[in-house]
Amino acid sequence: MRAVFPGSFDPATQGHLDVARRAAALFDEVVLCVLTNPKKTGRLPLAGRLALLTEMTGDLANVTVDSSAGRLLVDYCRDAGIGVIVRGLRTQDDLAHELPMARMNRQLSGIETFFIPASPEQAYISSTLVSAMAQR
Ligand code: COD
Repeated sequence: MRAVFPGSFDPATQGHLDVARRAAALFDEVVLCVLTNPKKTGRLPLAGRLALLTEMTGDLANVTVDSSAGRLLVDYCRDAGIGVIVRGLRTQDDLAHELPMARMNRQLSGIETFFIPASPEQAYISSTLVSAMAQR
């Protein structure tokens, strides 16, 4: 089965990579899809996010990188023949944020969401923290 791991990846972190690696061991193919909001500039431009993701996942043969803007994730999934959405869970707050989206996506399309709990040693890592450290 093809899976999508969607995110802002602004920038991609070792936490994202851990989830991608674990998903790649479970699904035939995993597409890391950078979803961009045209109204938000973000920290890294789209091309930079894609380049970093491509470099970080270079050793994962069944992982590819893509982007999508301006449409629902489930529409992207339908067009790409993707049957499952992968998301990482770090905290209770993540779960509270993710559950309504997972339910809505299933309601809209039948596509299930597969949650991967963050590895304890990666759980504190976020794009915001990595970005702040990079600017020191
Ligand atoms: N360890 C494990 N997982 C992690 C870590 C870590 N250290 N850091 C981040 N993650 C996980 C996040 O929990 C998330 O699952 C994923 O990695 C991506 O994280 P981010 O921060 O890069 O991206 P998000 O969470 O801001 O996602 C942005 C999206 C636009 C993808 C998201 O908001 C979304 O899916 N929106 C809904 C789009 C849609 O179609 N909506 C309509 C139906 S409700």
